[in-house]
Amino acid sequence: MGWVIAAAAAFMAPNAMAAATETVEPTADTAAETAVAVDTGTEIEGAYMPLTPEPAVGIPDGRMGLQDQYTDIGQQAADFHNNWLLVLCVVISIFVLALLGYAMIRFRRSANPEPSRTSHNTMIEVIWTVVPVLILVAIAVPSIKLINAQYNAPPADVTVKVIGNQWYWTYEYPDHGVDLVSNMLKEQDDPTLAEGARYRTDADGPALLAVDERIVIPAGKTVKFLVTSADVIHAFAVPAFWTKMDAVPGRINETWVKVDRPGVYFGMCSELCGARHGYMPVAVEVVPEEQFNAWVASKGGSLPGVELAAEDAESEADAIEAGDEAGAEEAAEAAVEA
Ligand SMILES: [Cu+2]
Repeated sequence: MGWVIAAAAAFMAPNAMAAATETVEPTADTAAETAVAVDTGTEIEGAYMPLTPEPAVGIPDGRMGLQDQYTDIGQQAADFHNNWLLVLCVVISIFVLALLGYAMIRFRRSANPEPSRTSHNTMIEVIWTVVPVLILVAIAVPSIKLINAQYNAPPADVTVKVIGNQWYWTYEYPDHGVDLVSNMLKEQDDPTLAEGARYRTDADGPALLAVDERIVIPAGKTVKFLVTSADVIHAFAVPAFWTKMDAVPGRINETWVKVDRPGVYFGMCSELCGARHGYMPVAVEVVPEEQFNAWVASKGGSLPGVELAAEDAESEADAIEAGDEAGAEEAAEAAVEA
């Protein structure tokens, strides 16, 4: 658990991180402990503890095809792609290839010295018009369903403003009062690594994807991302969530995720935005709600509605004092809701 203490210390003094990681390297054991803590949903009281990325979860791992999906929309979209679009593509390609082969052999010049003069065949013309229309309808219906689901976001529990910059991301939690600047972590042997600066360890994630500040969001909650840019067009993308949204200066684009499984999920800027476009990764850490609340507190933020609840509790006490039972009940309800 050494590195956990080191990480906790780093939150109090960010500059201490490099020094701490030099002496206490994360080990496989501590990574396993973290993973177990996540799997069993054990609540860690008090301090926020950064999660260690797991192999093949939210990380490109060399497998072919789409990354495993961790949102409902992503699963729906991946199913549509793998089990329907891909199947249609293969069937159509094989059918067209077979037709080509058949025409090449059956109607070759050597076997047909006298060429056919056929110019119309009503039946075949009807077929080659109607069949493609049916194929397009078979694609359009599930496709429109998917788009509809993507753009009908449930009410947001947490809102994060994502701002692209050349070449890093800034994240703002307007309801929590948390602002972050997120840069890619450099390798330890990188000659451009500043003296004493924090460098990447395996607990942060893979090279070129690990960042110093992750977007931390609560598991099982709807998180709305408001995506914009401070300079040129970037794109905020997290493949395991089926999320990709352009970050356009002067515009705010909206997307959302709801991830039930705690973990660390990596993405990257996906719009060519200049010289260091390849060095502005995204890391999203999904944690149980108590851990999210602890993280907000560790960043100097506060939970929306906390002050409100306190006010409601006060008015409840006032109402009881005044012997107003109905008012007390009302205030109590409001406090519970808040
Ligand atoms: Cu970019």
